[in-house]
Amino acid sequence: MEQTLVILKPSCVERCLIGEVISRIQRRGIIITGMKMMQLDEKILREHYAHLVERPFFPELCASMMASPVVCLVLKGVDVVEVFRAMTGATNGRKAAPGTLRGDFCMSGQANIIHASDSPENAKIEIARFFKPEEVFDYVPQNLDFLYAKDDLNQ
Ligand code: IDP
Ligand code: MG
Repeated sequence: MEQTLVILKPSCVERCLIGEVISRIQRRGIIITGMKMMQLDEKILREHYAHLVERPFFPELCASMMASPVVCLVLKGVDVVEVFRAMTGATNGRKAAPGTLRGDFCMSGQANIIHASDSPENAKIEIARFFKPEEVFDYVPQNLDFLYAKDDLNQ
């Protein structure tokens, strides 16, 4: 089953939205296989946001991601990268659709509460960046037969 890397940003932690986000993840039936609090530094952010390093807003983005600890999650599910990106919503919170996490909980283009991997390939790279192998618990939940039908799992 696919996995994805999620970061609850300082704008989520400081606004006391950790529980809201995790609650929605669990209500959807997405399995949490890794979870930890971390203080990010510039080194890891330059890797993680390598596609944005040259952009004028990068220093501010970096500072905003180091403004408090973050919560890193590994999520598991069928097509979970696509499913969770859809739950996250558009990058700019003001343009994110109501019902999405960003569309319901933020008003900012930068302080947009969540990072979510954008492809299965990047998810693998990002999980290895933020988690040691022994920190990811790839267990099979007891309720799997109620989360999915057989044909969901046999694709
Ligand atoms: P994503 O988080 O929706 O995948 P990316 O384009 O990968 O969006 O950008 C990473 C993060 O950089 C965004 O979540 C946001 O915090 C920040 N960011 C992106 N574009 C801008 C911008 O134009 N101004 C300020 N911050 C931005
Ligand atoms: Mg991105």
